[in-house]
Formats: sequence, structure tokens, C-alpha cells
Amino acid sequence: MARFDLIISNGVVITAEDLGQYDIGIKDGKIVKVVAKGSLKGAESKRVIDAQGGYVMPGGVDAHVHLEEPPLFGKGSTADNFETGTRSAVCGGTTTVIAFAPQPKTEDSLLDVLKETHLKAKDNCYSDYSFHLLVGNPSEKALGEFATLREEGISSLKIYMTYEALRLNDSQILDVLLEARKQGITTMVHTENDDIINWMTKQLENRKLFDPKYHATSHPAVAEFEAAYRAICLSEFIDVPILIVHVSSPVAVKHIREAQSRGLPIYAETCPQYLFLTKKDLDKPGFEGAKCICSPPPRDGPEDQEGIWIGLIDGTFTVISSDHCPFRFDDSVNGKKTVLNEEYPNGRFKYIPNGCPGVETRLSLTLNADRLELKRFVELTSTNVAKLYGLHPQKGALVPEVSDADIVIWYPPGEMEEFELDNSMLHHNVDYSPYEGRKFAQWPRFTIIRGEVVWDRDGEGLVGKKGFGKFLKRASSSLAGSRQGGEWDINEF
Ligand code: DUC
Ligand code: ZN
Ligand code: ZN
Repeated sequence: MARFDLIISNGVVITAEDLGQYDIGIKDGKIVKVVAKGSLKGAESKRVIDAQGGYVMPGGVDAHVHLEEPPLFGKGSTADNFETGTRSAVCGGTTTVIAFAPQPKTEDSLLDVLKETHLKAKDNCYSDYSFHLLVGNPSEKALGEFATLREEGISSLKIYMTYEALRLNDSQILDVLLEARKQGITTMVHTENDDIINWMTKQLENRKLFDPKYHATSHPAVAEFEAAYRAICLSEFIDVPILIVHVSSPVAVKHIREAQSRGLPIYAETCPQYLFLTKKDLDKPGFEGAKCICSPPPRDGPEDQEGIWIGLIDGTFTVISSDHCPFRFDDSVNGKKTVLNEEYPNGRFKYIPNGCPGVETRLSLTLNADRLELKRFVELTSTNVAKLYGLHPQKGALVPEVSDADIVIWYPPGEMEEFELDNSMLHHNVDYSPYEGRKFAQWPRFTIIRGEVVWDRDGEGLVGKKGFGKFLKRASSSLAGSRQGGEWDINEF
């Protein structure tokens, strides 16, 4: 029997901790050797990939992906299911996704929702996967199910401070945080002030301002940073970790950094749309701007983008996710165009489904920007994600005998023929990308999951198989948790 199933030689291996010239040996889906370049020369292996000096990293982990969801964020349903969404992920270098299992307000159980979401994903995924419960109704029953969720390998959930279909008030948020603390669950919070958004929407509509660009006006930065600050206060009150998702406002970044500097377990996520788009992208002729409508919206200009980059560089942000929430553009049944009619030829911004596709472009966009040190890039897009969501070191690392052999191999720097992105190059079930026309000088050359090549850009392209992806039972976060530990004690107040 061959000593290895796969050897990756001649790569510049980058993890969150180290960068060096190593060869990697893989056997039975696991990393078994990471040794000095050339050490595995001549070793018996079923296959050898010569990385030719290209970067070799742990596969991307994208923990913010909306797949096969009903209408929750305006009219329309998400275009990708577990098959097409994870197909797109692997072609962009992402080897694990965590998608949402959404509990509608009308449902009081979370376990039923989990069961349904398992059925949607089972035998359909190209990448490994897990779920966050999206809690729309923290009923007594739902709160009582958190302990079982942990037994089922679910260690995170998401709650919303806006959206009619999902919004929780502060007292419901406290209920969730207290139970999450007891069970070692990480809560992701969508922080936007619903009343400010609704008030601004009314102001705009009273003035007959309906075009897509007014979506950004109706979701001002203050709505985000007020809610982010409030979420931090609620988290501090219960003394429980939270992750503030898709941060777009530099003022919110300041609140987060201040909380972190007081030792609070406040984690933060941002997404490529806040690094590469601005509100100008919503101000395109006709309905075109609807393609870039998401919440929070891309902010005013380069100074806002710079504020997010600084937070990535200085350590304030924990993770970069895609918030892949795909709606087809030219689709009047489930997509962005559901809002067009004779009376409103450019629709009404308040009904346009919120979300952009991006699971396949997350890694390449961020790497091509060349703003992050390479180890920090791996930390933000893979290692920290795995730590935060209880998957490390199985995922997000290259530890011999421990880590799954999930790897992305890039082109040797300067060797890939630069190209302009066209939607036809992508593998989602969406008819556009917000990033079409952008130039890329890097793209994943190979994606490998548990030792199997699933993406070979210069060969047959997608070579992975639907159903290869496995459900991952997760542990609690391995990042710092509450400061006190033990029971939350009301006598301390
Ligand atoms: N934001 C979006 O743009 N879409 C999905 C949900 C969200 O929070
Ligand atoms: Zn959100
Ligand atoms: Zn989202």
C-alpha cells in the first residue's frame, strides 16, 4: 500500500502561525506530514501535486451562508440550495460552510427546524457543512432545546435586531443570551436598529423616493452602530460571548474595539461587500442597483472601506465571511425583480430581497486586494472561523494526524493569467455577481477536501461530487468565553 494518498510538494505553506517551504503528506483524508521542502521526494504516493511555489493553505471556512431559505429578507427566496451553494464554495477554495437553519416566528421548536435542514443538506453537499440555528421565536420550548442542540453538535445561533420576520426585542435577546451562556453557545447578532430603518423608510416613501439606491439611505450607519453598541451592552450584562456579524460601519468597529480592550468576549465579522462595494453601486441606471442591495448596505465611500480594512489589520475583526445570500436578478418569481410592476417600474426598495452572492469570490477578492499579511488572511478566512465555531483543529489548520486534509492551492505569485470576472465563470445558481468586470491575478488552482481533489482549475474544473460533503458535529468555541464562568447570578446586581 502506498505510504501516502497524496503529496503536495514545492509549496509555500501558510497557516495562521507559520509560513514556510514545506511538503505535505496526506493519508486517509488526514494531514500526516508537514516537512521541509524536498523531504518527501521519491516517497510512495498515489498522486503528487507540484504546487510550483504557489501558496498552500488550509481550505476556507465560510460560516455565513444562506442556502435554501424561504422569504425572510424582503420578497423572494434564496437561489442556491445546498447543492449549488456548496458547489460554488469549493470552486472558490472554501472547504467547509456553515449555513442557517431558519426558525420562522410561527414555529416554536428549533429541533424540528434542525431536522428539516438536515434533510435539505443530506447527500447534496460538495463541501463539509454545519448549521447555525436562526432563532426567530425564542419560545420556552425553543430555549429548552438549546441543550439538545449542543448534543446534536450545534454550538452557534443567529438572532436579528431587524427584519419583520425575525426581529427580537431586547428582552427576547436577553433570554437567548442567558440560555446560550448556560449551554456554551455562541450567538451571532445582526445589529441594526429596526425602528430607525422603518422611520427612514417612511420618510423616503413620503417623498416618493423608491429607487434601489434609497435602500442605503434607509439603513444609515447610526442604525448599525447604535444596535452594535446595544448588543455589546446586553452581552456584557449577561457576560456571554457574541459575534457581531457583517460589520460595515467604522463607528461600529470603534465600539467593538473599545469593548475588546475592556476584555469583553466580543467577536466581529465583516464581508467583502464592505471592502469592495460602496453605496454608489446601488445608484446605477434603472433597477441595476438592486444587485448590490444587502443589509447592512455598502457604506458611503473609500473612507468607510478603509475603516474596515484597518479593523482587519489591527485584530479587531475575528473573521471574514461572505454572507452569501443569493437572489437571481432577472427573476420576477423569486428574485430581485419580484418587486417590479407598472406602478413602480424600478420597484420599491423596501421590498427588494436583501442579499448578494459571494461564497465563491470571498477568498480571491480578499487575497487579490493584497492588504493583509498572508498568515492573517488564513486566520480571518479559515483558522479563526474554525476556532469560533468549534471546528478547530480538525478544520482551519494543517496539524499532522489531527487536521482533515482540507487545502487550497493558489497559483505561484505572478504566474496566473489575469482575467476579468464574468458570471459564467462562477458555479452558483445566480445570474450575476456584484464583482463582474473586476480583475483577478489569483484564484484557487486546486481545492482539496479530506485528501480528495474537488476543484482543478486547469484540468476538468469541478471534479468533486455532490454528496461527498459531510455534516460536522461541532464543539463549543475555543476562543475566550465569559469572564466569570459559572452561573449567571442575579444577586450580583
Ligand atoms: N443581510 C442580507 O443582506 N441578507 C441576508 C440577511 C442579512 O442579514
Ligand atoms: Zn444578518
Ligand atoms: Zn446573513
